[in-house]
Amino acid sequence: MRKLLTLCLAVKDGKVLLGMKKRGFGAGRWNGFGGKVEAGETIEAAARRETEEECGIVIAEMEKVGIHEFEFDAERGKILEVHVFRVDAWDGEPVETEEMRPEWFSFSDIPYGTMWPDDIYWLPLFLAGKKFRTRFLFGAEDAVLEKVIAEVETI
Ligand code: 95F
Repeated sequence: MRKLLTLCLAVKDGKVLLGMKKRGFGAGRWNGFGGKVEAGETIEAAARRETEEECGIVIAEMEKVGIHEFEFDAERGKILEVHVFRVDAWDGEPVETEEMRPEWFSFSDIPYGTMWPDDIYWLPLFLAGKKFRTRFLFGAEDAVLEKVIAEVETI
């Protein structure tokens, strides 16, 4: 079984926009904006919808830069396929919502210690403008048990 999700990271002037997840899956961690793709919805539409819901910005330009396949040891066979977008233009200013507290981070000051443990392996590629495909297997306490990280030309 495969679940489709999105993850959007806006970039501007050497900074990346992250949000502190306030509740639900991933609460207490900084991450991009995103979530589940709904039935009948395109991946891009889901990325736009979730980003607006979670931090108020309306995406004007985005590019798909990566795909992750995440699996948790406790739920073998369920693959979370996360489509990652770099957001280059948007309307509005990021605002705090019930879901997320947005903040800009310099590329040189990313809070990896308070993020999903996969991020340290692929976010540097993202920040360097690379495209990537990854697979991660997580164990107890979300420890990374296995990882495959490939830089690709086309996603
Ligand atoms: C990162 C994740 C996950 C992991 C949580 C759910 O919405 C999409 C983003 N997301 N993001 N960086 N790592 C392990 C959990 C699937």
